[in-house]
Amino acid sequence: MAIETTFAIIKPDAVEKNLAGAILAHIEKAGFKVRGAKRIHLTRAQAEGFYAEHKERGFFGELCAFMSRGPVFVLALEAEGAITKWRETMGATDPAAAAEGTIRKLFGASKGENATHGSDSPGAAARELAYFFASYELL
Ligand code: 3AN
Repeated sequence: MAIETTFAIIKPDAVEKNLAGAILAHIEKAGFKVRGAKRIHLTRAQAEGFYAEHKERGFFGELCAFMSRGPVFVLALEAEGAITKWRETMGATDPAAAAEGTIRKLFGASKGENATHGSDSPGAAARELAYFFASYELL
C-alpha cells in the first residue's frame, strides 16, 4: 500500500472538552505521523466553504454553526493507506454505531458532534489539505 497523507480535524466539541491531547495520542499510537497541525477558529464562511458539498443536506446550517463555534485543530496525517486507515481509526459517523476503541466511540457525543473529521477519498484529501495548509507547511 502507498504512503498517503490525509486531512483530519479535531472538532470544537472535542477541543472544548480538552480532548485534543488524548486524540493526538490516539492518532500517534495508531501509527500516523503528524505532518501538519494548527489550532484555528473557523469563521462561518470558512466552515460553509469547507462543507460546500453538503449544502443541500438538512443539517448544513447546524453543521456550519457547530464547526465555527470554537477552535479546532486541523491536521495532516501520514501513513500507509492513510485515507482508509484514518476513516477506520475514527469509526462510523454516529458514535453510537461506531466500533469499540474508535475515536468517535471513545470521544464522540452525537452524529453531529462526533469529535473528528476525516477525508473520505484521495480527491477530498487533496482538496481539504489545500484548503487549510500551504505546501510549505507540510514539508
Ligand atoms: P463523515 O464525517 O463520517 O464522512 P458525512 O460526510 O456523512 O460523515 O457528514 C459530514 C459531517 O456532517 C459529519 N462529520 C457530521 O459532523 C455531520 N453530520 C452528518 N450527519 C448528521 C446529522 N444527521 N445531523 C447533524 N450533523 C450530521
